[in-house]
Amino acid sequence: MTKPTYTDYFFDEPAYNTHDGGYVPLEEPQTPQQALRIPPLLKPDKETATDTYYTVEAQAGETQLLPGAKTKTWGYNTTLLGQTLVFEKGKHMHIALKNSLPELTTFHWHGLNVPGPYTDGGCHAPVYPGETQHIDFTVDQPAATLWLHAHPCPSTAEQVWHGLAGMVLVTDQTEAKLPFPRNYGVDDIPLVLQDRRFHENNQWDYDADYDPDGVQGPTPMINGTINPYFDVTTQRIRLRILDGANRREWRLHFSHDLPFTQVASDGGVMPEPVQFTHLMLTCAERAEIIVDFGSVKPGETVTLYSDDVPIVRFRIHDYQREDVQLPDHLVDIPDPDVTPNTPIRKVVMSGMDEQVMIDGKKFAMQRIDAKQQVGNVELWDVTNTNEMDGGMVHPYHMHGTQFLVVSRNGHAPYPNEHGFKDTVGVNPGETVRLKVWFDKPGVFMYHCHIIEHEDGGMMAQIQAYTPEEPNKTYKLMDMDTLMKAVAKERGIDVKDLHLAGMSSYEKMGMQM
Ligand SMILES: [Cu+2]
Repeated sequence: MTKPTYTDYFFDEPAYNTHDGGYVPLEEPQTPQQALRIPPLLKPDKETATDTYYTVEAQAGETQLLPGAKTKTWGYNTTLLGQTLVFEKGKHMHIALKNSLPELTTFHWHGLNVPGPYTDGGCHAPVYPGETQHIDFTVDQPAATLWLHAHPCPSTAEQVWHGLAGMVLVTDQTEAKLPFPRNYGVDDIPLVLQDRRFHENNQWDYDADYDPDGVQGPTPMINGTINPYFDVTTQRIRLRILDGANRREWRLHFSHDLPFTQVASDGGVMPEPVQFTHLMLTCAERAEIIVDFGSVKPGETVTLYSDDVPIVRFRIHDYQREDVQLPDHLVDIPDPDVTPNTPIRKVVMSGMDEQVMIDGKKFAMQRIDAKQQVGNVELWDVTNTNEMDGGMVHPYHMHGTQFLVVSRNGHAPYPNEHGFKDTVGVNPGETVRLKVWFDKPGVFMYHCHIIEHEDGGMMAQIQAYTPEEPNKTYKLMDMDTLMKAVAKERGIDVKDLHLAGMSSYEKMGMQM
Protein backbone atom coordinates (compact mmCIF):
# COMPACT_ATOMS: atom_id res chain seq x y z
CA MET A 1 0.00 0.00 0.00
CA THR A 2 1.40 3.40 -0.88
CA LYS A 3 1.59 5.76 2.01
CA PRO A 4 -0.56 8.90 1.98
CA THR A 5 0.76 12.39 1.41
CA TYR A 6 -1.14 14.72 3.71
CA THR A 7 -2.10 18.03 2.18
CA ASP A 8 -3.81 19.86 5.03
CA TYR A 9 -2.78 21.59 8.25
CA PHE A 10 -5.11 19.56 10.50
CA PHE A 11 -5.70 22.32 13.07
CA ASP A 12 -9.10 24.07 13.14
CA GLU A 13 -9.09 26.78 10.51
CA PRO A 14 -11.43 29.17 12.38
CA ALA A 15 -8.89 29.20 15.24
CA TYR A 16 -5.88 30.16 13.11
CA ASN A 17 -4.07 33.26 14.33
CA THR A 18 -4.95 34.96 11.03
CA HIS A 19 -8.45 35.49 12.50
CA ASP A 20 -7.20 37.23 15.66
CA GLY A 21 -8.27 40.85 16.07
CA GLY A 22 -4.64 41.81 16.61
CA TYR A 23 -3.17 39.61 13.88
CA VAL A 24 -0.09 41.07 12.22
CA PRO A 25 0.25 39.63 8.69
CA LEU A 26 3.71 38.62 7.57
CA GLU A 27 5.15 40.75 4.81
CA GLU A 28 7.82 39.82 2.33
CA PRO A 29 10.93 41.86 3.20
CA GLN A 30 11.93 44.39 0.57
CA THR A 31 15.60 44.23 1.56
CA PRO A 32 18.19 42.27 -0.45
CA GLN A 33 18.34 38.52 0.02
CA GLN A 34 21.07 37.31 2.36
CA ALA A 35 22.63 33.94 3.01
CA LEU A 36 20.79 32.10 5.76
CA ARG A 37 22.78 32.38 8.97
CA ILE A 38 23.74 28.97 10.30
CA PRO A 39 24.36 29.13 14.04
CA PRO A 40 27.90 27.84 14.65
CA LEU A 41 28.37 24.74 16.77
CA LEU A 42 29.48 25.72 20.27
CA LYS A 43 32.97 24.42 20.98
CA PRO A 44 33.17 22.54 24.27
CA ASP A 45 35.60 23.94 26.86
CA LYS A 46 36.77 20.39 27.41
CA GLU A 47 35.71 16.95 26.29
CA THR A 48 36.55 13.44 27.50
CA ALA A 49 35.13 10.05 26.56
CA THR A 50 32.43 10.46 29.20
CA ASP A 51 32.07 14.17 29.94
CA THR A 52 31.57 17.39 28.02
CA TYR A 53 32.07 20.90 29.41
CA TYR A 54 30.40 23.95 27.92
CA THR A 55 30.15 27.60 28.85
CA VAL A 56 26.93 29.25 27.78
CA GLU A 57 27.05 33.02 28.05
CA ALA A 58 23.96 35.17 27.78
CA GLN A 59 25.11 38.44 26.30
CA ALA A 60 23.90 41.67 24.75
CA GLY A 61 25.18 42.94 21.43
CA GLU A 62 24.30 44.29 18.03
CA THR A 63 23.44 42.40 14.88
CA GLN A 64 23.37 43.53 11.26
CA LEU A 65 19.86 42.49 10.27
CA LEU A 66 18.86 45.21 7.84
CA PRO A 67 20.89 47.61 5.74
CA GLY A 68 21.87 50.60 7.87
CA ALA A 69 21.96 50.61 11.65
CA LYS A 70 22.62 47.41 13.51
CA THR A 71 19.86 46.12 15.79
CA LYS A 72 20.40 45.75 19.55
CA THR A 73 19.96 42.04 20.26
CA TRP A 74 20.67 39.36 22.86
CA GLY A 75 22.05 35.88 22.37
CA TYR A 76 23.93 32.92 23.78
CA ASN A 77 27.65 33.03 22.94
CA THR A 78 26.75 35.33 20.07
CA THR A 79 24.81 38.54 19.61
CA LEU A 80 21.54 36.95 18.47
CA LEU A 81 19.96 33.52 19.17
CA GLY A 82 22.71 31.10 20.10
CA GLN A 83 25.55 28.87 19.11
CA THR A 84 24.22 25.34 18.75
CA LEU A 85 24.92 22.87 21.56
CA VAL A 86 25.34 19.16 20.89
CA PHE A 87 24.49 16.75 23.71
CA GLU A 88 25.52 13.15 23.13
CA LYS A 89 23.23 10.65 24.80
CA GLY A 90 24.85 8.96 27.80
CA LYS A 91 27.43 11.67 28.32
CA HIS A 92 27.66 13.76 31.43
CA MET A 93 27.37 17.44 30.65
CA HIS A 94 28.82 20.24 32.77
CA ILE A 95 27.52 23.64 31.82
CA ALA A 96 28.65 26.98 33.15
CA LEU A 97 25.75 29.42 32.83
CA LYS A 98 27.19 32.89 32.59
CA ASN A 99 25.00 35.96 32.66
CA SER A 100 26.65 38.97 31.02
CA LEU A 101 23.31 40.71 30.49
CA PRO A 102 22.28 43.79 32.44
CA GLU A 103 19.41 41.83 34.09
CA LEU A 104 18.68 38.48 35.65
CA THR A 105 17.81 35.61 33.37
CA THR A 106 17.34 31.86 33.52
CA PHE A 107 18.57 29.13 31.19
CA HIS A 108 15.70 26.78 30.38
CA TRP A 109 16.39 23.59 28.43
CA HIS A 110 13.14 23.13 26.57
CA GLY A 111 12.44 19.41 26.08
CA LEU A 112 15.47 18.21 28.01
CA ASN A 113 14.87 15.44 30.49
CA VAL A 114 16.66 16.82 33.57
CA PRO A 115 15.66 17.40 37.21
CA GLY A 116 13.67 20.48 38.16
CA PRO A 117 13.51 23.19 39.03
CA TYR A 118 17.15 24.37 39.00
CA THR A 119 18.74 22.29 36.24
CA ASP A 120 15.60 22.66 34.12
CA GLY A 121 16.10 26.39 34.39
CA GLY A 122 12.58 27.74 34.78
CA CYS A 123 11.72 30.78 36.87
CA HIS A 124 13.19 29.31 40.07
CA ALA A 125 16.74 29.28 38.73
CA PRO A 126 17.74 32.93 38.29
CA VAL A 127 21.28 33.80 37.31
CA TYR A 128 21.97 37.40 38.28
CA PRO A 129 23.99 39.81 36.12
CA GLY A 130 27.71 39.12 36.35
CA GLU A 131 27.11 35.71 37.93
CA THR A 132 28.06 32.27 36.67
CA GLN A 133 26.27 29.16 37.88
CA HIS A 134 27.01 25.54 37.15
CA ILE A 135 24.71 22.69 36.30
CA ASP A 136 25.51 19.12 35.37
CA PHE A 137 23.40 16.21 34.21
CA THR A 138 23.59 13.02 32.20
CA VAL A 139 21.94 13.11 28.78
CA ASP A 140 19.19 10.55 29.14
CA GLN A 141 16.84 10.65 26.18
CA PRO A 142 16.76 9.85 22.46
CA ALA A 143 18.22 12.05 19.74
CA ALA A 144 16.10 15.16 19.31
CA THR A 145 16.01 18.83 18.39
CA LEU A 146 15.56 20.79 21.62
CA TRP A 147 16.18 24.40 22.45
CA LEU A 148 17.50 26.71 25.10
CA HIS A 149 15.60 29.84 26.00
CA ALA A 150 15.23 32.34 28.81
CA HIS A 151 12.40 31.71 31.28
CA PRO A 152 12.34 34.39 34.00
CA CYS A 153 8.70 34.98 34.89
CA PRO A 154 7.08 37.30 33.99
CA SER A 155 9.72 38.50 31.50
CA THR A 156 10.20 35.34 29.46
CA ALA A 157 8.51 36.79 26.40
CA GLU A 158 10.56 39.97 26.41
CA GLN A 159 13.87 38.14 26.85
CA VAL A 160 13.09 35.65 24.08
CA TRP A 161 12.05 38.60 21.91
CA HIS A 162 15.48 40.16 22.55
CA GLY A 163 16.95 36.98 21.06
CA LEU A 164 17.58 34.49 23.86
CA ALA A 165 16.84 31.26 21.98
CA GLY A 166 19.38 28.68 20.83
CA MET A 167 19.31 25.19 19.36
CA VAL A 168 20.25 22.05 21.29
CA LEU A 169 20.78 18.84 19.36
CA VAL A 170 20.72 15.54 21.21
CA THR A 171 22.49 12.74 19.34
CA ASP A 172 22.43 8.99 19.88
CA GLN A 173 23.46 5.73 18.24
CA THR A 174 19.95 4.86 17.03
CA GLU A 175 19.47 8.07 15.07
CA ALA A 176 23.06 7.83 13.79
CA LYS A 177 22.20 4.61 11.94
CA LEU A 178 19.19 6.05 10.11
CA PRO A 179 19.64 7.30 6.54
CA PHE A 180 19.14 10.98 7.46
CA PRO A 181 21.26 13.88 6.29
CA ARG A 182 23.45 14.92 9.23
CA ASN A 183 26.22 17.13 7.89
CA TYR A 184 25.51 20.20 10.02
CA GLY A 185 25.23 23.39 8.04
CA VAL A 186 25.42 21.57 4.70
CA ASP A 187 22.43 19.24 4.57
CA ASP A 188 21.35 19.31 8.23
CA ILE A 189 20.04 22.77 8.90
CA PRO A 190 18.41 24.32 11.95
CA LEU A 191 15.59 26.68 11.03
CA VAL A 192 14.41 28.99 13.81
CA LEU A 193 11.22 30.72 12.69
CA GLN A 194 10.53 34.11 14.28
CA ASP A 195 8.97 37.44 13.42
CA ARG A 196 9.86 40.97 14.41
CA ARG A 197 8.81 44.56 13.85
CA PHE A 198 11.61 47.00 13.09
CA HIS A 199 11.10 50.47 14.49
CA GLU A 200 13.11 53.63 14.05
CA ASN A 201 16.80 53.10 13.34
CA ASN A 202 16.21 49.35 12.82
CA GLN A 203 15.50 48.72 16.51
CA TRP A 204 13.00 46.39 18.19
CA ASP A 205 10.60 47.86 20.74
CA TYR A 206 8.91 45.19 22.82
CA ASP A 207 6.78 47.60 24.84
CA ALA A 208 5.55 49.40 21.74
CA ASP A 209 4.52 46.08 20.14
CA TYR A 210 3.10 44.58 23.35
CA ASP A 211 -0.04 42.50 23.00
CA PRO A 212 -1.22 40.28 25.88
CA ASP A 213 -2.24 37.69 23.28
CA GLY A 214 1.31 37.50 21.96
CA VAL A 215 3.72 39.92 20.36
CA GLN A 216 4.10 39.72 16.59
CA GLY A 217 5.96 41.53 13.87
CA PRO A 218 5.42 41.65 10.12
CA THR A 219 8.97 40.70 9.18
CA PRO A 220 9.91 37.02 9.07
CA MET A 221 13.29 36.40 10.71
CA ILE A 222 14.79 32.97 10.06
CA ASN A 223 17.86 32.02 12.12
CA GLY A 224 18.21 35.74 12.70
CA THR A 225 18.30 36.43 8.96
CA ILE A 226 15.95 38.75 7.10
CA ASN A 227 15.01 37.51 3.63
CA PRO A 228 17.33 34.48 3.57
CA TYR A 229 18.39 32.12 0.84
CA PHE A 230 20.16 28.82 1.31
CA ASP A 231 22.45 27.21 -1.27
CA VAL A 232 21.50 23.56 -1.64
CA THR A 233 24.38 21.32 -2.73
CA THR A 234 22.88 17.91 -1.93
CA GLN A 235 19.80 16.15 -3.22
CA ARG A 236 18.27 15.86 0.22
CA ILE A 237 18.35 18.26 3.14
CA ARG A 238 17.10 17.89 6.66
CA LEU A 239 15.50 20.93 8.24
CA ARG A 240 15.20 21.06 12.01
CA ILE A 241 12.39 23.55 12.24
CA LEU A 242 11.56 25.36 15.48
CA ASP A 243 8.65 27.72 15.94
CA GLY A 244 10.67 30.15 18.04
CA ALA A 245 8.12 32.95 17.74
CA ASN A 246 6.36 34.45 20.75
CA ARG A 247 2.92 34.01 19.22
CA ARG A 248 3.03 33.21 15.52
CA GLU A 249 1.84 29.96 13.98
CA TRP A 250 3.65 28.89 10.85
CA ARG A 251 1.79 27.20 8.03
CA LEU A 252 4.59 25.85 5.90
CA HIS A 253 4.60 24.67 2.33
CA PHE A 254 7.03 24.72 -0.58
CA SER A 255 6.58 26.09 -4.06
CA HIS A 256 5.10 23.56 -6.50
CA ASP A 257 3.63 21.84 -3.40
CA LEU A 258 6.86 19.89 -3.19
CA PRO A 259 6.24 17.06 -0.72
CA PHE A 260 8.50 16.51 2.28
CA THR A 261 8.84 13.86 4.93
CA GLN A 262 8.64 14.56 8.64
CA VAL A 263 10.92 12.20 10.53
CA ALA A 264 11.01 13.71 14.03
CA SER A 265 8.81 15.74 16.33
CA ASP A 266 9.64 17.61 19.56
CA GLY A 267 11.12 14.70 21.47
CA GLY A 268 12.91 12.88 18.68
CA VAL A 269 12.53 10.52 15.76
CA MET A 270 8.96 9.37 15.11
CA PRO A 271 8.10 5.69 14.79
CA GLU A 272 7.27 6.19 11.13
CA PRO A 273 8.08 8.88 8.59
CA VAL A 274 5.05 10.91 7.47
CA GLN A 275 4.78 12.64 4.11
CA PHE A 276 3.24 16.11 3.84
CA THR A 277 2.88 19.02 1.47
CA HIS A 278 1.69 21.34 4.28
CA LEU A 279 2.67 21.55 7.92
CA MET A 280 1.48 23.81 10.71
CA LEU A 281 3.63 24.46 13.76
CA THR A 282 2.48 26.19 16.92
CA CYS A 283 4.84 28.02 19.27
CA ALA A 284 7.78 25.96 20.57
CA GLU A 285 6.96 22.90 18.47
CA ARG A 286 9.72 21.31 16.42
CA ALA A 287 9.57 19.23 13.27
CA GLU A 288 12.49 17.64 11.50
CA ILE A 289 11.71 17.24 7.85
CA ILE A 290 13.66 15.79 4.96
CA VAL A 291 13.18 17.52 1.64
CA ASP A 292 14.20 15.69 -1.52
CA PHE A 293 15.05 18.04 -4.40
CA GLY A 294 15.49 15.13 -6.83
CA SER A 295 12.68 16.47 -9.01
CA VAL A 296 14.22 19.95 -9.15
CA LYS A 297 16.85 20.97 -11.70
CA PRO A 298 20.04 22.72 -10.62
CA GLY A 299 19.64 26.45 -11.18
CA GLU A 300 16.05 26.48 -9.95
CA THR A 301 14.83 27.90 -6.68
CA VAL A 302 12.38 26.24 -4.31
CA THR A 303 10.65 28.63 -1.94
CA LEU A 304 9.41 27.86 1.55
CA TYR A 305 6.28 29.81 2.41
CA SER A 306 4.30 30.46 5.55
CA ASP A 307 0.73 31.04 4.42
CA ASP A 308 1.42 33.01 1.23
CA VAL A 309 4.63 34.78 2.27
CA PRO A 310 8.04 33.50 1.15
CA ILE A 311 10.31 32.91 4.14
CA VAL A 312 13.34 31.00 2.77
CA ARG A 313 14.57 30.49 -0.79
CA PHE A 314 16.46 27.28 -1.50
CA ARG A 315 18.75 27.81 -4.48
CA ILE A 316 19.43 24.41 -5.99
CA HIS A 317 22.99 23.84 -7.22
CA ASP A 318 24.59 20.78 -8.82
CA TYR A 319 24.23 17.85 -6.53
CA GLN A 320 25.21 14.22 -6.57
CA ARG A 321 22.24 11.98 -7.33
CA GLU A 322 21.31 9.64 -4.53
CA ASP A 323 18.53 7.15 -4.16
CA VAL A 324 17.74 6.80 -0.48
CA GLN A 325 14.59 5.11 0.72
CA LEU A 326 13.61 5.81 4.29
CA PRO A 327 12.58 2.66 6.14
CA ASP A 328 8.85 2.35 6.89
CA HIS A 329 9.70 1.99 10.55
CA LEU A 330 12.27 4.33 12.09
CA VAL A 331 12.37 3.77 15.87
CA ASP A 332 10.44 2.06 18.62
CA ILE A 333 8.64 4.40 20.99
CA PRO A 334 7.84 2.90 24.38
CA ASP A 335 4.14 3.12 25.14
CA PRO A 336 3.61 2.33 28.81
CA ASP A 337 0.40 0.54 29.74
CA VAL A 338 -2.46 2.30 31.41
CA THR A 339 -5.15 0.50 33.40
CA PRO A 340 -8.69 1.44 34.35
CA ASN A 341 -7.11 2.66 37.59
CA THR A 342 -4.69 5.04 35.90
CA PRO A 343 -5.41 8.52 37.25
CA ILE A 344 -6.89 11.00 34.79
CA ARG A 345 -5.81 14.54 35.50
CA LYS A 346 -7.73 17.47 34.07
CA VAL A 347 -6.14 20.72 32.95
CA VAL A 348 -8.22 23.58 31.57
CA MET A 349 -6.72 26.42 29.58
CA SER A 350 -9.17 29.30 29.46
CA GLY A 351 -9.43 32.82 28.22
CA MET A 352 -7.49 35.09 25.96
CA ASP A 353 -5.81 38.48 26.36
CA GLU A 354 -5.38 39.32 30.05
CA GLN A 355 -7.91 36.71 31.21
CA VAL A 356 -5.76 33.67 30.43
CA MET A 357 -5.61 31.06 33.19
CA ILE A 358 -5.07 27.40 33.89
CA ASP A 359 -7.75 25.71 36.00
CA GLY A 360 -9.26 29.10 36.79
CA LYS A 361 -6.05 30.39 38.34
CA LYS A 362 -3.13 32.47 37.28
CA PHE A 363 0.38 31.24 37.89
CA ALA A 364 1.93 31.78 41.32
CA MET A 365 5.61 30.96 41.71
CA GLN A 366 5.24 29.71 45.29
CA ARG A 367 2.21 27.48 44.66
CA ILE A 368 2.51 23.80 43.72
CA ASP A 369 -0.59 22.97 41.70
CA ALA A 370 -0.18 19.23 41.29
CA LYS A 371 1.97 16.27 42.29
CA GLN A 372 2.88 13.11 40.44
CA GLN A 373 5.19 10.29 41.47
CA VAL A 374 8.30 9.86 39.34
CA GLY A 375 7.87 6.87 37.04
CA ASN A 376 4.08 6.69 37.35
CA VAL A 377 2.12 7.03 34.14
CA GLU A 378 -0.95 9.28 34.24
CA LEU A 379 -3.41 10.47 31.64
CA TRP A 380 -3.67 14.22 31.34
CA ASP A 381 -6.79 15.61 29.68
CA VAL A 382 -5.90 19.09 28.51
CA THR A 383 -8.87 21.20 27.46
CA ASN A 384 -8.99 24.54 25.68
CA THR A 385 -12.32 26.16 26.58
CA ASN A 386 -11.60 29.40 24.78
CA GLU A 387 -14.15 29.69 21.97
CA MET A 388 -14.57 33.44 21.94
CA ASP A 389 -14.57 34.72 18.31
CA GLY A 390 -13.57 31.31 16.99
CA GLY A 391 -11.04 30.93 19.79
CA MET A 392 -7.37 30.29 19.40
CA VAL A 393 -5.01 27.33 19.47
CA HIS A 394 -3.06 27.21 22.75
CA PRO A 395 0.26 25.36 22.42
CA TYR A 396 0.40 23.40 25.67
CA HIS A 397 3.93 22.69 26.94
CA MET A 398 5.24 20.66 29.86
CA HIS A 399 8.69 20.84 31.42
CA GLY A 400 10.39 17.69 32.65
CA THR A 401 8.70 15.19 30.36
CA GLN A 402 8.31 14.03 26.80
CA PHE A 403 4.70 12.87 26.60
CA LEU A 404 2.65 10.84 24.15
CA VAL A 405 -0.49 12.21 22.51
CA VAL A 406 -3.26 9.65 22.98
CA SER A 407 -6.25 11.34 21.38
CA ARG A 408 -7.94 14.57 20.33
CA ASN A 409 -11.57 14.68 21.50
CA GLY A 410 -11.47 10.89 21.52
CA HIS A 411 -10.19 10.69 17.95
CA ALA A 412 -6.76 9.71 16.71
CA PRO A 413 -4.07 12.40 17.05
CA TYR A 414 -2.63 14.00 13.92
CA PRO A 415 -0.39 11.73 11.82
CA ASN A 416 2.81 13.41 13.09
CA GLU A 417 1.83 13.05 16.75
CA HIS A 418 2.89 9.44 17.30
CA GLY A 419 6.31 10.25 18.70
CA PHE A 420 7.48 12.05 21.82
CA LYS A 421 6.18 15.59 22.22
CA ASP A 422 6.63 18.30 24.80
CA THR A 423 4.31 20.84 23.18
CA VAL A 424 0.93 20.19 21.60
CA GLY A 425 -1.48 22.65 20.01
CA VAL A 426 -4.96 22.35 21.53
CA ASN A 427 -7.86 23.60 19.42
CA PRO A 428 -10.77 25.54 20.96
CA GLY A 429 -13.37 23.20 22.39
CA GLU A 430 -10.95 20.33 22.28
CA THR A 431 -9.58 17.95 24.90
CA VAL A 432 -6.23 16.43 24.07
CA ARG A 433 -5.42 13.34 26.11
CA LEU A 434 -1.75 12.85 26.94
CA LYS A 435 0.18 10.03 28.52
CA VAL A 436 2.57 11.71 30.95
CA TRP A 437 5.33 10.41 33.17
CA PHE A 438 8.34 12.02 34.80
CA ASP A 439 11.75 10.34 34.95
CA LYS A 440 13.33 12.97 37.17
CA PRO A 441 12.09 14.66 40.35
CA GLY A 442 11.58 18.36 40.78
CA VAL A 443 9.17 21.23 40.32
CA PHE A 444 8.20 21.62 36.67
CA MET A 445 6.08 24.21 34.94
CA TYR A 446 3.32 23.49 32.45
CA HIS A 447 1.88 26.28 30.40
CA CYS A 448 0.71 27.78 27.17
CA HIS A 449 3.73 28.53 24.97
CA ILE A 450 2.29 31.68 23.49
CA ILE A 451 4.90 33.33 25.61
CA GLU A 452 2.81 36.37 26.59
CA HIS A 453 0.14 33.94 27.80
CA GLU A 454 2.58 32.20 30.11
CA ASP A 455 3.88 35.53 31.40
CA GLY A 456 0.25 36.59 31.84
CA GLY A 457 -0.44 33.62 34.11
CA MET A 458 -1.53 30.74 31.84
CA MET A 459 0.89 28.52 33.69
CA ALA A 460 0.98 26.14 36.63
CA GLN A 461 3.54 23.84 38.20
CA ILE A 462 3.77 20.23 39.29
CA GLN A 463 6.07 18.55 41.74
CA ALA A 464 7.37 15.21 40.51
CA TYR A 465 8.44 13.32 43.63
CA THR A 466 10.17 10.08 44.49
CA PRO A 467 8.62 7.70 47.04
CA GLU A 468 11.63 8.40 49.29
CA GLU A 469 11.00 12.16 49.32
CA PRO A 470 7.29 12.75 48.69
CA ASN A 471 7.34 16.14 50.41
CA LYS A 472 10.73 17.45 49.47
CA THR A 473 10.74 21.23 49.56
CA TYR A 474 12.51 23.36 47.01
CA LYS A 475 13.52 26.94 47.34
CA LEU A 476 11.14 28.65 44.94
CA MET A 477 11.48 32.16 43.58
CA ASP A 478 9.08 34.75 44.98
CA MET A 479 7.73 37.95 43.49
CA ASP A 480 9.21 40.22 46.13
CA THR A 481 12.77 38.96 45.57
CA LEU A 482 12.33 39.10 41.81
CA MET A 483 10.91 42.63 41.76
CA LYS A 484 13.59 43.98 44.07
CA ALA A 485 16.34 42.38 42.00
CA VAL A 486 15.06 43.69 38.67
CA ALA A 487 14.38 47.18 40.08
CA LYS A 488 17.92 47.30 41.41
CA GLU A 489 19.34 46.17 38.07
CA ARG A 490 17.41 48.90 36.32
CA GLY A 491 18.33 51.49 38.94
CA ILE A 492 14.71 52.34 39.69
CA ASP A 493 12.42 52.13 42.68
CA VAL A 494 10.53 48.86 42.96
CA LYS A 495 7.20 50.73 42.90
CA ASP A 496 8.09 52.12 39.46
CA LEU A 497 8.94 48.71 38.04
CA HIS A 498 6.60 47.28 35.47
CA LEU A 499 7.18 43.94 33.76
CA ALA A 500 5.06 43.11 30.75
CA GLY A 501 3.27 40.03 32.10
CA MET A 502 2.19 41.91 35.24
CA SER A 503 -0.46 43.85 33.33
CA SER A 504 -2.50 40.66 32.89
CA TYR A 505 -2.61 40.19 36.66
CA GLU A 506 -3.38 43.85 37.33
CA LYS A 507 -6.24 43.94 34.81
CA MET A 508 -7.77 40.93 36.57
CA GLY A 509 -7.12 42.39 40.04
CA MET A 510 -4.89 39.44 40.89
CA GLN A 511 -1.57 39.10 42.69
CA MET A 512 1.42 37.50 41.03
CU1 LIG B 1 -2.29 30.45 25.02
